[in-house]
Amino acid sequence: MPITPTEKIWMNGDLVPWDEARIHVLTHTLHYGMGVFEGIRAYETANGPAIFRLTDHIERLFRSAQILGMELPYTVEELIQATKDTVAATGLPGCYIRPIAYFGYGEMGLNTLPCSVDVSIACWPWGAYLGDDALTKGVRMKISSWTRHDHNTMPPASKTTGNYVNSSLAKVEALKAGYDEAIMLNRAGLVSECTGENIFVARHGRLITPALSAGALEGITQDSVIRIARDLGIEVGFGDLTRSDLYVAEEMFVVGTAAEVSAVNSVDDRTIPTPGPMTQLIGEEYGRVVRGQNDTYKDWVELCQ
Ligand code: PPE
Repeated sequence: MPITPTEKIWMNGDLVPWDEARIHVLTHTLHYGMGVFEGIRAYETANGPAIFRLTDHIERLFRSAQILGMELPYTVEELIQATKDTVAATGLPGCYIRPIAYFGYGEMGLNTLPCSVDVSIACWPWGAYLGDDALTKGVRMKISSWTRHDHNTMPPASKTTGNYVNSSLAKVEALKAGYDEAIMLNRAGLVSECTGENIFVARHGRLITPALSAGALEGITQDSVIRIARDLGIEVGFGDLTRSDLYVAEEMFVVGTAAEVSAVNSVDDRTIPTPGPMTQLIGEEYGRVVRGQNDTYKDWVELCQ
């Protein structure tokens, strides 16, 4: 998906013109993958652009950094304000937001201890991640031949840039085989998540989603969907899922900031009823919640000013 440039990018405290947001080719993180990032969306609301669960995303960025032993040179409050300033500077009613913290230029070698930590925040318009009709028609999934990285290799709890080697290998494999997205199994053979989304599977009328222990990111959309589903009277919880659970699912959907709520219509060519009734109910409600159209969740809708 080509990037549409916007006015400004926040870099280490300053809003700089888009084309001037450059780094040196010997930037540490480019070589070793020790960076942490976030994916956030701002939505158009009746009161201007609102950033969905901004505080939770920035707090997760700090937890990701903590896991890597990376000390961010800002406070949570400073990066919340910087994100709001960046979105406001674009003038867009809604956008995708990408904060990233990385070890900068000046040191080489695997020791990150002497490295500087740089932070930037960019935003641009980004449409439906898995297609415009992903909620109604669903996407085709393939179980990846790549195993999800493990807690003692690349901690999945940290949204680390280098972790996405695993996701990209799986994504490209799935696309080349004619599918839309891949599902990753962990070393125990249980479902963890997709390349950029958490997964929900309906079995016996109940929704199940794998937890962090299965190798999934602690998704903020996953957390939102659990609360929304429960408020709608749908039974949902964390649990183990096998490959067979996927093949006989009553319905299935994947969730993430970029993908929002997207239905799954098949896994390895086994058809899944689409759109499932719970999927549709939750997907439509999520669309209202992020736009500030349901007051129950107004604390999640953080206005830029
Ligand atoms: N798992 C992974 C591996 C993941 O990357 C994401 C977000 C999620 C789950 C869902 O997390 P959350 O956004 O908090 O609900 N993926 C981001 C990046 C996608 C990309 O292509 O880049 C996103 O959705 O912004």
